[in-house]
Amino acid sequence: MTDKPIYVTQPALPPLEEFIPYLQQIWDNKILTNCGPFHQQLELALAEYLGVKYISLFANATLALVTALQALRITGDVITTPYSFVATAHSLKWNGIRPIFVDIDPKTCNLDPAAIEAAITPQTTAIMPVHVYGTPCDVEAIQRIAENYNLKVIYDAAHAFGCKVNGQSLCSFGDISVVSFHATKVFNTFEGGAIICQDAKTKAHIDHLKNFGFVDETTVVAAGINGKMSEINAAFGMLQLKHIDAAIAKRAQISKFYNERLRFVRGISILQDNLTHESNYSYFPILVDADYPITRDALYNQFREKNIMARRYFYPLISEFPMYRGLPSATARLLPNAKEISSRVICLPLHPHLEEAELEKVMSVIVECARKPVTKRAIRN
Ligand code: T4K
Repeated sequence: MTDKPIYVTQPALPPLEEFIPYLQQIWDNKILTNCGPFHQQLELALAEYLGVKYISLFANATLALVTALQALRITGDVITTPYSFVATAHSLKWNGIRPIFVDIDPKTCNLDPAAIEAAITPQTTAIMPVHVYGTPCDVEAIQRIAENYNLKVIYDAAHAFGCKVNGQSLCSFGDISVVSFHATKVFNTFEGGAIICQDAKTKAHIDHLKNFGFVDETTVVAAGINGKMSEINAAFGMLQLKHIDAAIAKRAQISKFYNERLRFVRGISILQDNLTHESNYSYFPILVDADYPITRDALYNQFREKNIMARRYFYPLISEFPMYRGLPSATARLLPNAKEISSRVICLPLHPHLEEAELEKVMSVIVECARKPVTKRAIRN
């Protein structure tokens, strides 16, 4: 058994020699950025792979979220989830928009449509839901609410690359969806991201916004930003696409292993049990229940002692960070499900390079802790 750290994730990397011809092309044509040939190729290839029409590549998903809000000219209040990575709410704050946090459905960990509807006021302009762990939001209910109240929907689909619901790409919903290609994601371009939108006009506007607002050499139509993906990242993306199906298949195998083994552990619940969508197996979140002998944080520490870097995604809640906790909607009493899940969740290591011995090591910590006597502290969790 190995003693090297077992990380919650590790990037899938193809053999280095496969990347050399791509680098050679960049060295030959000396186009390093500004929407060059690899950038154009990757946009087309991803549109086909994901089954979407309009896609605009970005340097990362955070800049893409910030730009998406600019593109739709969103102002005022936007309803969003406290149960996500901070970038979701930060993108609102960078646009001077007030995030309105509402509670999640404890089954999916995604925004509860009833809570969204109850939070709508005359100041509400949009909804920014997140498909957490690649689990689909209730896209139909959210669409109905958006139509009824004339709101825009910007999905933070950072985790949703390759996921499908009823055969349709999860990245194709809403006015805009934003996906991440960060090193820690299922499909990575080192850093990277993309906006997926519904029409050519919006894509053209987004393409201008990510390039300082330039339309041509002398025309600037908006106070844009520099959000472009570089050629080296786009070239890497082209290579990654060749390996993505194998990487997702390996992730599926590991998820199956955890599913089968954890089913028999008292006090552990599997969050993504009985999937009804086509998953990318990006995360394996479990919940530590009250009848597990030790608390979630005690289990986290046991993992650390064994050099297993499981992570508490998402704890703390975004609404608990200093720049948000003063908001009326950040009050814990209003977000009971998010608070509860955030205090019990832990994501197990899941990536294509994990070996069987490493998976056994993860399981042995969970099983050994399950045999400990129950403590009072654990019952209170
Ligand atoms: N919206 C949502 C819902 C998101 O989850 C994210 C990002 C975004 C928006 C924004 O997308 P980007 O702007 O990043 O494209 C990580 C990632 O940095 C972040 O991208 C991700 N969500 C978030 C869920 O996780 P940390 O602080 O946990 O990352 P870090 O550096 O601790 O990495 C986790 C583990 O991954 C490490 O223990 C080892 C491994 N790792 C990491 C990196 C960066 C590697 O093996 N190699 C690497 O290069 O945030």
